Amino acid sequence: MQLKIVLVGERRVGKTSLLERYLKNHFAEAYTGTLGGRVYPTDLEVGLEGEDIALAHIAFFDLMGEHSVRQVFAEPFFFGTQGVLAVCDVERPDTLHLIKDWMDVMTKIAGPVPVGIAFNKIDRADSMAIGPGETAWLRKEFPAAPMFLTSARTGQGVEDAFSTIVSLTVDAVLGKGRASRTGRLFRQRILLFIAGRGSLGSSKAELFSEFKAILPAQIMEELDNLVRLEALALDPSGTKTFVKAAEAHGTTRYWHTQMPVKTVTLSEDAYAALAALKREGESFSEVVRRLARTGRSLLEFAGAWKDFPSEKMDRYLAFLEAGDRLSRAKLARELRRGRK
Ligand SMILES: Nc1nc2c(ncn2[C@@H]2O[C@H](COP(=O)(O)OP(=O)(O)OP(=O)(O)O)[C@@H](O)[C@H]2O)c(=O)[nH]1
Ligand SMILES: [Mg+2]
Repeated sequence: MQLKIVLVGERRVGKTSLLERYLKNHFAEAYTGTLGGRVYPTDLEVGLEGEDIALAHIAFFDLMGEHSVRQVFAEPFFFGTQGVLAVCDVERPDTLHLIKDWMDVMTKIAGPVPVGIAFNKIDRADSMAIGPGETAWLRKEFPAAPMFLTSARTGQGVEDAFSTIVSLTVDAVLGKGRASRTGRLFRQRILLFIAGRGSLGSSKAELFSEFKAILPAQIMEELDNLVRLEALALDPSGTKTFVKAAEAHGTTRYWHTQMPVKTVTLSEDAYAALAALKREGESFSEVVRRLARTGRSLLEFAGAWKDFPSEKMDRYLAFLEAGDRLSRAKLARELRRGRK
């Protein structure tokens, strides 16, 4: 299953920071700003009804929160979008209202898709400028959207925001009803929580305190299922051991059997792939064009792109590939050219 999930929101709200926290458990205080856009291809295991667990190849698209970039690159960015995480900054109420503009542009291109709204920088709740007026407005504009209080800085709510939007996206793509959603969602949350702890793993007691709203018996049942499915192990090396969770000591630790989160930025990945495929005397953009012609997708990992018109893809790929190396001045020139 291949999914495309896009992060939208104004500049500086913390889109890149949320992705970095979620995928790499990393946070940078310094603001660098995203130049153009980036794709984070990620493999996640998601719980599926009947099939237990499926691997989802998810491309998270991180877009610079700049209206001129949106104007020029809206189509390639939003084409094929299946889920959206819209981000605002709790210190700047305007960033909440402007989510509507992002959603309008996105919906025109990709149609209605599930959206979650992250109120980011909640660690600065002291200077929170979002009150009941804003929440009422939000409920009216996005009645179905789940809201998350997040902090990329502390990690609060980040796991929940991403796993919920992934789960809603999977549901929407599979066209399944809501009935089984909670179960799948919960299994995925356990997996993601334990995977996110990496080599630390997690004890039963830690899981109980993390998922206070879930009955311990249900947690134990899921732990057993996940161990049976070999998605979790009671040994950091993933060796098969099976002890019923109910019989295991509260401090027994569980480990994720394989780190499911693979992170490659498109620029690095495309660059490496291009460099490897380059023939003598060929320029990078010639390689891209040759690959596009032969139908061998450079972006196999970002499957949502497969239906994207190739001539547009060419231009966009070259732009993305160069993205991080472009100076702001060059980016501005690129944008002016794109607008003509
Ligand atoms: N205190 C606090 N600062 C945050 C949080 N998330 C992000 N920041 C800071 O806010 C600034 C902007 O974060 P980015 O992630 O670059 O924002 P962005 O939305 O990707 O910005 P553009 O790429 O320009 O659209 C950085 O200095 C981050 O360190 C948070 O949860 N709490
Ligand atoms: Mg960014």
